[in-house]
Parts: sequence; structure tokens; C-alpha cells
Amino acid sequence: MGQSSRNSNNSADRKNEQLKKYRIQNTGKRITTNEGLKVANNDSTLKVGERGPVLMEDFHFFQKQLHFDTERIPERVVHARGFGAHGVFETYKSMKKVTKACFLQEAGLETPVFVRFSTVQGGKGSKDTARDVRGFAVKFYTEEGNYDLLGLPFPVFIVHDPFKFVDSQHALKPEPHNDMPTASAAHDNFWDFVANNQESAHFVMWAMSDRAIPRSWRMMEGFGVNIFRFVNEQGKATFVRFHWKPILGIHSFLMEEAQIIGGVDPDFHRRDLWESIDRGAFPVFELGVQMIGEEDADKFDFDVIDPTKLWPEELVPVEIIGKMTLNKNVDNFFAETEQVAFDVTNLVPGINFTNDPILQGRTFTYKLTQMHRLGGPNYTEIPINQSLCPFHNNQRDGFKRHRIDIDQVNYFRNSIAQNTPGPTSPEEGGFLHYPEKVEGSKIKASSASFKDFFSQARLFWNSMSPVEKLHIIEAFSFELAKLDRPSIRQQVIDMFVNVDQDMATTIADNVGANPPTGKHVPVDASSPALSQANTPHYSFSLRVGVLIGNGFKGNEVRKVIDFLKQQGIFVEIVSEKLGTLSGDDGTEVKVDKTFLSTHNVLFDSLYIVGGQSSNQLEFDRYISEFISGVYKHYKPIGIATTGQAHFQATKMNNLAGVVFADNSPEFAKEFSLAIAQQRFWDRV
Ligand code: HDD
Repeated sequence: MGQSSRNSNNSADRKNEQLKKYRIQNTGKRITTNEGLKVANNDSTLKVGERGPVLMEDFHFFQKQLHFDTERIPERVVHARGFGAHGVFETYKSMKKVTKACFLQEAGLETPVFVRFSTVQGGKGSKDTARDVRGFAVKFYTEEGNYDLLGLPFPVFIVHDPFKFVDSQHALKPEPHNDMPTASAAHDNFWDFVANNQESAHFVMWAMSDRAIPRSWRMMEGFGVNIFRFVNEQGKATFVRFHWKPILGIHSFLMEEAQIIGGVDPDFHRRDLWESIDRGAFPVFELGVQMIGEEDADKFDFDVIDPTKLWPEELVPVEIIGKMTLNKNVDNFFAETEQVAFDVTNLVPGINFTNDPILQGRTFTYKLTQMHRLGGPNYTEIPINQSLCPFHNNQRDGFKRHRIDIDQVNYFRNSIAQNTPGPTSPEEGGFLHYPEKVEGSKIKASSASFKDFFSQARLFWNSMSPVEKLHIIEAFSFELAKLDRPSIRQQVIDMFVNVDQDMATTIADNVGANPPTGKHVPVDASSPALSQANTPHYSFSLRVGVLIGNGFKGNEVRKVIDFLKQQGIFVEIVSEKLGTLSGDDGTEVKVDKTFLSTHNVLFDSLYIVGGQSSNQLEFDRYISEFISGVYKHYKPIGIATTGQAHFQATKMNNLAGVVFADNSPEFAKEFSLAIAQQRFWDRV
């Protein structure tokens, strides 16, 4: 097989084509049993007389009911709540020099992908906006088989030995005696685990930071966390870590917003993804790689295969090598998002394992969980999991086997089929494990080089802006205040003094613990790439709520709304009742949401127009409630000439980020710039 035929071709629609034959349209069809029998009655069970008992003979009823009784499958143990979308990955430049991975060989190659974003702690029905590490799982349907890149929005893991993974997740999940709390780590078990497994310090700093409450999955970074190897045609290996960089920048909610949204719209993130794809505002992430030559591995003050450490971008730059565009929503949540099965061992030639212990520990576990969830070993035949290239081997049978293997031979080596299906040489695209030389005694131990738990946790702290630091302190104070046991609070304070004395002392004061006595580790370095203060800001696809009643100034409001929409801003009209509102010149606007059916936390900004209403008092009260929420959360507010009355400057506020139509000829432009800025932290 030549090189070019192993490459992904440019048909991003191939997965779509493959799925097409499974898409069934039921509308307009006659109802049948699952065996295809047309039925004459679809309203009632079969009974003896109208009021008589139901008969066993009613196989149609039984099939319908029995199917319902079994229509749930086990939810994922962790990452249970998630949502997926289809897309395409485009390679920017050839990576031939470092990897023979087929989909990275040439600029312009396109590979279909399926992505599933998830939360970890909560069950399938929990809220999207929980403070949590998330999942960012990408399946590339390459010409050489499926390649899965499973990521998190943090670059580091909670433990460095997979033996403790189960403990960490048990401790994170709701406490077993009362199954509380849902989708939250704010409980004794989690923090007890943290204090007694101090390698978690770095991960916990990320979990307490704004990274754990993203504004949108579209504005969230993804990290492959584990350390992989790129391997080129010559067999030369390079250590590699993967990064997804959202082109909209990295943005977060405030803790209070995330908590309120958990109640008023628990589906916020999936709705945000769905709506942006639906409106053609496709989420885009660039793929970056950090690479360290094997010969340079010893040059750093951290062990490069330690998954609780990051490689600072200032030391090891991120090279951008492609982009992923999510451009199609699923047709059916269960068939696609729920049945998609990711596996860290889904590799292609050119991408290989290292001795990163967490990666090693993950290698067998995904297959088992998919077999358990999806009812046996044939889950790779489910349409969303099928590879684009055909598969051939001698595995047979098992629950729900779809394919009909027509060969007599189902073993290797054989003479009947001339030893086929047979292996492929590495030169022709056969996968080989990297022939790393290893030696040593069998011991149950972790490397001493992994045991600096606090230097990078402090590097992270040093890299935060003052606002981000404040948010970390608030998050710790919130979580620790919820614990039942003062002793755990104290253990956590005494642990995190190693990261920063002031931070730990302030938290101790907030939660009634004793001030810590220790000192933080002597690290002054920072990594500006870790701070969200340095991320790009755009107004594109942010949500603006227009609070409006009848009698608005048609000309003024129309121009502003048109301008915002031209910038790709999502505009929603909010008023007291659904229906149509009229302006002074006959301009009409359709109301999208009522004050009751939405909430100020669901908007990135407000445009206050005001107007008349049948219940003026109530109308004005709602507007002032919306304003005070959005003002409190530092978000931009635009005030139309008619909206002025709703917004009084006082000695108590400095009006940062509030734009008035009255004193600005370029109001729409200024307002959209304020929307792009997103937060005005200097507001009082
Ligand atoms: Fe894992 C799911 C990512 C460590 C065992 N993992 C899962 C998902 C992601 C990750 C994104 C969700 C996939 C989906 O949407 O269906 N996991 C990671 C990363 C890790 C990591 C980046 C560390 C670097 N995981 C890890 C360890 C183990 C597991 C150490 C066990 C030894 N992970 C699982 C699992 C899950 C899973 C139990 C649950 C649901 C599933 O696999 O499909 O097998």
C-alpha cells in the first residue's frame, strides 16, 4: 500500500455517508412491529370485551412494553453526562518529520471527527455548569482506523499512579451513604482524599480556578494530559502532548452564575453547542502539539512523563498543526452521543504510548467499560463507532453481532485461506508498539522524580491575575465551608500553605480554621499562558438580551440590533409576554423569551431599551432585577436613549462597561466592543 492511499482523503463527508444508511425516517410511514408486521390497531390492548382482562396473545403490546422496559443502558461510571457533535479536522502542515500518522501527513488533509464533551462527577441527568474537570473526547475517523484523543480542560491529572484512579473517583462521586451531593466535589470524602493524597495539589488548583466553570465548551481549552510518542517513518520517537485551543479564547462563568444556571438551565452547555452549530457559528479548535526530543527529556526540572506536571508553554512552545470545526449536530442523542465508545488504545501508526504511568494504567480499562455499557464485544459495529476502513480478523460471535462473516476459516495460521487475513508490515502501515528498551526489577512504587507536589501548583498560582486569584480563594472557601468535619478543613489548609501562604491564610480565615503554620515552596516562576487574562476576546456568538416593551424608538433600536447581528452576536428579545412589540415608527420585533422564562445569568450582556407594558410596575421591576444581576457579574450593558430611566448612576457605582446611546454617536460599535471585552473587573 502506498503512502498516499494510507492518508486521509479530503472527503470530510465520508463518515456522514457511512451513517446515512442507518438513518431511518419514520414520518409518513405505516406502523409495524419490529419484525415489520403492519398492524390494524395502534390504540388499545387486546382484551376480552371492552372492560375485560388483557390477553397474553397481544404480542404487539408486549413488544412495545418490553422494549421500553429495557431501553436504558448503564451510564458511564464517570463522564456520564455529555453531549456530542460531528465535525472535520484539517491538517495545517505536514508533520512527516516527526510522525507517520496518516492524517497528519499533508497540509489540507481532512478527517471526519466526532466529539463528546462531558462532566465527570455528576450522573447523566446532572447539570452542565457544575464545577468539574470535564471530558473533551475526539474520535478521528482516519483511513488507518479510528484514532481517539481523550482530553480534559486541565493539562494535569489528579494522581500519578493509576492504582489510585478508582480511589480518586470514588472520593469525587457523591458520598455512598446518602448519594449526595450531585455534581459537586464540595464534600468530606473528596477533600479527605485530596489532603491524604497530596500529589493532587496541582490538579486541585486547576479545579478551584475558573477553568472548572467554562462559559461554553466552545471557549474551553482541551489537553491530552498524557504524554504520547510521535514516531516517524525512520522509527525516531519524540515525546508529545496534545492541546486544543478554542479560537474564541478561554472564558469562564463566575461561580455564582454557574450555580444559578445549574438550576435555571441545567442543559446550558449542550444548548450552547447545539444552537451555535444550528446557527452556523461553528465551534473551532486548533490542535497544538508540544514536543520534546527523547534526547532532551532530562533537561527539565520536572519528569517529562509525569502526568501531574505540565510542560510550561514558555519552555516548550505549542506548535499549531491543524484545526477542528464542529459543523453538524447529532441526529439522535442515544444512537450517537450515548453509544460512542472512546478508547485511549485507539491509536494509528505514528502515535504510540510512553511509560507515563497513568497512560499505561488506562490501556485496558476503556474496552471493558464499553463492553459493559454497550452489551458485549461488538460495540465497534455500532454505526458511530465504525471505522471508515474495513476491519478483518478472526474474532467471531458475541452479543449483537451485525456482520456476517462468510469465511470457513476463523483462525490463524491456516492453509485453507493462505494465512489470511494476515499481518501488514510496518512499511505498509502495520501498527507496531514502539520498541522501547526497558529493564528493572518488578516493584510496586512510584518514581521519586514525581514527588514534587507543590512547585507547579505554585507556578499555576503565580500565573493567575488578581481576579483569578480571588476566584480560587472563593472556590476553596465555598467548598471547604460545606464540609462536615473541621479536621478535614484543617488538613486542606495545612496542605495548601505549600502553594501560597496568603492564599491558605485567607481561606483558613473564611472557613474558621486555624491559620496555617507552614511556608509555601520557594517558586517565583510564572507561566503567562496559564492565565485567562491573556486570552483573546471576541463578541462573536455571545448572547445579548434586549429588554424591551412597546413604543421603543424604532429607528435607533433597529440599527443597533442589525449591527450586533452583523457581528455574529446572538440577540434575544426579552419582554413581559410572548408576541410582537411595536416601536414609535411601526417597527415590529418578535419576543423570544419572557422575563419569567429566562434569567439574567443566561446572557453575556444586556441592551436596555425599556418601553411601555400593560403592567408597567412589574415590567420595570423585572428590568431592574436583570440589570442588577448583570451589573453584579461585571458584564457589559448597553442603554438605549429610552432605557436611561432604568439605570441610575449613583455614588456607589462607577458604571464601568455601561455604554449609553445618549452620549455616544457610535453607540452600536462601542457596545459591541464592550460585549467582546466580556467582563469589567474594575466595576464597582
Ligand atoms: Fe478516563 C472516560 C479522559 C484517566 C478510565 N476518560 C473518559 C472520558 C475522557 C477521559 C475524556 C470520556 C469519554 C466519553 O466522552 O465517552 N481519562 C481521561 C484522561 C485521563 C483519564 C485525559 C488522564 C490523563 N480514565 C483515566 C484513568 C482511568 C480512566 C487513569 C482508569 C484506569 N475514563 C475511564 C473509564 C471511562 C473514562 C472508566 C468512563 C466512561 C468511559 O471510559 O467510556 O474507562
